[in-house]
Amino acid sequence: MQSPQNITPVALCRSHPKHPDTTQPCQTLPQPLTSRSCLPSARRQPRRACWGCTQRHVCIPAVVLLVLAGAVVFLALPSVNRFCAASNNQTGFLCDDKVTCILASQVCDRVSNCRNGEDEQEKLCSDLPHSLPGFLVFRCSNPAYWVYADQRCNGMNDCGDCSDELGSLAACPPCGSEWWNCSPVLYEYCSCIPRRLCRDSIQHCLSWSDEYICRP
Ligand SMILES: [Ca+2]
Ligand SMILES: [Ca+2]
Repeated sequence: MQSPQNITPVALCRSHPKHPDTTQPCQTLPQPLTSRSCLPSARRQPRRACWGCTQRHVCIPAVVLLVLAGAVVFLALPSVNRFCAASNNQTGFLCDDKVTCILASQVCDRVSNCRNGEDEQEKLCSDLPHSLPGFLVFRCSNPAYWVYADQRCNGMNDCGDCSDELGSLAACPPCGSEWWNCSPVLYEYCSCIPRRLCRDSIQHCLSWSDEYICRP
């Protein structure tokens, strides 16, 4: 006599006590199942339900794992580092060719300075200055104003209150050899004036030192 473990699903179907002569497919009848993956719950459910439970247990974690893996890959991708040092060690923006370094103030100036125009792309320029990388922006002492990073310590009063040239915010080095340190009169400058303005018969320094002491 066959043991129950050896009875195939078809044989069980034909010998089912409540359906001795059934024409229904065997898969719809409650039958003992021998699949190891379904044993605990399959004993109470038809095979079709058992197959569904196996799908849920396998497929849902698989989808979750795929989503998590995608998130990990996305986060692990290095963001493009555009920082570079332009002429005179000024803050620059690195183009896609990884060679061309343009001045920070050339980004979003409506002129394509990078070969592919990546310095003017919409995602950079759509909401200035928030859409710019932080290294391209210098915040003036008045939070309502900002300038490009290469305008800090360039000798010119770009913020309007000289906060891009003076004080701890700007942290500029002393006047270079091409500049004369004084208290300027012209608002265009802050604490240094170009030496070419010395002895030009126009007062630039409050102390007149540009006309009496400075040598061009
Ligand atoms: Ca540009
Ligand atoms: Ca400046």
